[in-house]
Amino acid sequence: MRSSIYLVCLAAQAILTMTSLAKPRHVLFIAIDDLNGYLGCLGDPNAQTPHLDRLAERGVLFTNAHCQAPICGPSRASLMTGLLPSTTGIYGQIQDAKIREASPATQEVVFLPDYLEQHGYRTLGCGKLFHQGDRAKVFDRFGHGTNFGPKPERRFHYDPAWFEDRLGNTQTDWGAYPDADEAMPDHQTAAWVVAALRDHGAQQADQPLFLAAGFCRPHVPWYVPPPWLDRYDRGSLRLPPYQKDDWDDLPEISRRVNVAPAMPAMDWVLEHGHWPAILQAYLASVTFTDHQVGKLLDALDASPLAKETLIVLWSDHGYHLGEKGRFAKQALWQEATRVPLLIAGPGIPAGRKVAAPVQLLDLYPTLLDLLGLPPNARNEGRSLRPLLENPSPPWPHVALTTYGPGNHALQSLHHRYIRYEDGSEELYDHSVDPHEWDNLAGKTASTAIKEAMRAHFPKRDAPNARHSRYDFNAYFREALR
Ligand SMILES: [Ca+2]
Ligand SMILES: [Ca+2]
Repeated sequence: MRSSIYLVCLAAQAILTMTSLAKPRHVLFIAIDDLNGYLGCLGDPNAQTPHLDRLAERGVLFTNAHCQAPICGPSRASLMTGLLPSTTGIYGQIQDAKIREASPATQEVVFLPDYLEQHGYRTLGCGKLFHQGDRAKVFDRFGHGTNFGPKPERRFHYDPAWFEDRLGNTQTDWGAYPDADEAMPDHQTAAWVVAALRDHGAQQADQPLFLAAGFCRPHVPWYVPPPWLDRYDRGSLRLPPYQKDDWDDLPEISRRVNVAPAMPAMDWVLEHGHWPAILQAYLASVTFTDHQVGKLLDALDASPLAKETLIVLWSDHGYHLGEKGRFAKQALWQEATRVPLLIAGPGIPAGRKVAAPVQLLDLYPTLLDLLGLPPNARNEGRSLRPLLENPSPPWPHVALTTYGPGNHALQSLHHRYIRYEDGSEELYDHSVDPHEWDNLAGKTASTAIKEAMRAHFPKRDAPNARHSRYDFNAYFREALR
């Protein structure tokens, strides 16, 4: 009798082990700036990302994850506050130190690192985590802030002075520079984080650690040391698909919102034959950062913290490299909103791909849930735990991206529904149109899909917050005034 009870207990324990995740104690939080879906593990035909791929092999890769805003400042402000841009009004770029005073919604906000600190965590960070690093002063100890690295005396290819008066500024340029990795701030970020991990493991392993690394490449300028460019043969790269007349079925406001005038125009790129070189430089920047991530993974594997550490890797938004005829972020199309998102660690299933729509807003509540901390009632995202525990749990949710007040994109499993402030719409069906070329919004057959998705638009569009600005684009100069 006793042995049968024992067996029942063993069986119950096995079921518990299968259906509930082990609780991690530490977090390695890795942010990458402007990294789109060009990853080997996401099926990109060109990208060399061995370290991101091995992270995907040991954890869960979200293949349909999206940012809340398709530019750096508001995307990171949303992730760190746990609030939607439509709640805070932070639609445009913002200085970290101004987030709290920016809007009524952010006055009492507790940033993610602060929340962890309040629950006993030591918080260490280096690089681009908030838009500028840590000017919000939330980490216990911080290395250097956002730094895009050394620049040559003169631009190689793309001089913003050509456009400055009329079109704003950009750091866009590309080429082999500097000579050695050691001069790259991202190289120094990796070194700082590796040292912090080693020191914490040796001296303070009993205290839970939140260790954050923010890498700046592949954000422009695409300057990388020559060996990374040499990894790609420019002539044999597969260029992204593009249709010349793609914009013909767009509403007028879409053309104004999605144009990024300071960035290289498609016509200019084609006329000068720069597309392969731009793609090569972006990919080289991706592989350079992948290499930095590899150093962090190696250091963690060698650390006494390894078995208890959750790894979360994300990018703040995507990037177009010619898709839909543009070379920029700042759009409500999938190339600008989709981000790599990887979660690995104790109890997280290895090698699983999740296609359910998720968002960066979900990271704050997911971390609290996985770490066994009390939820923050003000978080507007949801824990991703069900998707980590089960291959296909019920998931009636969509991902929401906002670009300026009243302009939203919703992503479901197969559909992208965009609605602009004037009521104009776009609808794409990824199951038959993976490149978002065929705007179905006006078709009668789309009515039911739009109706079902419409309920997910935010109920409120906060006015643009104080200090939130965006002046790259005529539409925004007007809308965010
Ligand atoms: Ca960014
Ligand atoms: Ca089209």
